[in-house]
Amino acid sequence: MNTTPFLAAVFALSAGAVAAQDAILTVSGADSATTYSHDDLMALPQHRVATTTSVTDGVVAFDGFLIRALLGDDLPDDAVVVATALNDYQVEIPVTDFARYDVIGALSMDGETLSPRDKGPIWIVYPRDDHPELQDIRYDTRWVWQLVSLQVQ
Ligand SMILES: Nc1nc2c(c(=O)[nH]1)N[C@H]1C(S)=C(S)[C@@H](COP(=O)(O)O)O[C@H]1N2
Ligand SMILES: [Mo]
Repeated sequence: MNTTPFLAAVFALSAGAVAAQDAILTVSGADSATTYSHDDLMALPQHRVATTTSVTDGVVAFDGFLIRALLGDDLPDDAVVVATALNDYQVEIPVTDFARYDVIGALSMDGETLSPRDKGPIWIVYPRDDHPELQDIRYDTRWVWQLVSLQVQ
């Protein structure tokens, strides 16, 4: 089959099996694109968010990388990040969210690696319990699960 390694990884991912070194996330800007494997993302400084969610009982602990760590330093305040998931779900997120809040790309929940079956391998998680204004449907739509790309516009 004539597919790029990235697409091959996405297909493997949807089948439930992906190696730790396969590309699972693409971050792109106007003229660049960087891909990250699970190992790459685990090697970034890890940050914990303890929060309730719409799909779990009580408070759970998510660990992952800060989304802002993957974005450039001098993005204009009106920049948006288009987050795309494996099921083609897409939402625009203002970059100011990532400066204002410690939003993470969660790789595990309560110490268990997130798999594509339970919203993994990457789930955008907001520190909702720490900020009442985040307890709003506008933000719920930004909790993208099965995240595959972030495109800065
Ligand atoms: N991959 C993916 N992420 C998604 C969605 C989706 O359809 N696909 N729906 C969004 C919306 S509209 C909401 S309200 C939240 C919560 O959805 P859930 O309760 O079904 O998890 O997830 C967001 N993340
Ligand atoms: Mo929703």
